[in-house]
Amino acid sequence: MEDITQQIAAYKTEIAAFRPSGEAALEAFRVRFLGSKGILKELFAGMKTVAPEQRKDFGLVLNELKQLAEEQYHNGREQLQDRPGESGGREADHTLPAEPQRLGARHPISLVRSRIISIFEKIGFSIAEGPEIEDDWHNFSALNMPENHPARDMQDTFYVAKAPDWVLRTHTSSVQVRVMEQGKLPIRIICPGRVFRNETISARAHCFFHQVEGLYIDENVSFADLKQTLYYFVQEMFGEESRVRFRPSYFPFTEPSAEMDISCLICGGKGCSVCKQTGWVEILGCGMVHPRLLENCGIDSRRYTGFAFGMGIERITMLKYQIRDLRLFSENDVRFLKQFEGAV
Ligand code: 2NL
Repeated sequence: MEDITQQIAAYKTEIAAFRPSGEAALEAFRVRFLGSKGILKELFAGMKTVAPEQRKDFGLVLNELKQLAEEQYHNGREQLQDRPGESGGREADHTLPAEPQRLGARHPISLVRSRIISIFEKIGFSIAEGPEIEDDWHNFSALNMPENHPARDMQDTFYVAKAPDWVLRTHTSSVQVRVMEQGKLPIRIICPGRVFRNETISARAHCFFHQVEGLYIDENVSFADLKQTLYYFVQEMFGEESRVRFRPSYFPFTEPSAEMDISCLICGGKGCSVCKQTGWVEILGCGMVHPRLLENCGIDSRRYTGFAFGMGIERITMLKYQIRDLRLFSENDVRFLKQFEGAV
């Protein structure tokens, strides 16, 4: 009797100290103490060998032990279920495939900007960047747009109230002015970036958008170079079937100036609602850099000539992916953004 009492005390210590290391350990505990061939079954079976006057007390001790074992088993189960990283309390199965990582999609403006950059990089253009808050000189005056020039009214501008000489840049031409002023020639750059205009927000206009401007200045740069460069860009961007046409236009910073159209991507030139039945859609403005601009930036306009162009990334993106409302680009609606997963 002494032996069995000692043995029960040892079991009690073991049970009280039990903390499962995992699902397998918990199951082993259950089998050892509570299983159909377990220790408690065996102890209860031994009741009949106990002297009748001691049987009641012995029964009480065994019941206490059984209760403790059941409690510890229950606690152990809860402990495993709470443990992070082991779903449902089961031990982690490291052979299962990993939970898929939900990757975001690149924003369509980023996709198209990268595409434009890599197309021009292939023919030797490098990237230049500059400030979004500009002074009057770099945004307007150097570009042949003096105070009271009607072109300043054309692009209604955000002025900084406390410093009226500062504006949110209305184009990235200001970056090109900064590069020209550095005086290292030849220049062959593109300037991607965000620009700001005080427009009423609609499906076709916003108070900020993204632009890529380009500038090439060297000796003997001609309008033929301009046409060939932009034709190459269109072929790469919109495919070999695309055709281009140039229409005369006006910008204060170029002379002569032109707007470039491409054959409509939707109808291939037959006429549809996107091209308003003309077969053509406008994609950018361009021209030969006005000699006065070169002089403004300290470049000898008798020796050097150049061409420049500017396009809105939103416009190119809308044409490429058939997006009809410009506001979608800045609303961050995931139903819109998700559509560009895997887009190139
Ligand atoms: C448009 C038209 C244009 C330029 C931008 C430029 C810049 C310098 C010198 C000369 Cl530094 N020109 N830029 C030239 C023609 C057109 O943009 O509609 N952009 C969205």
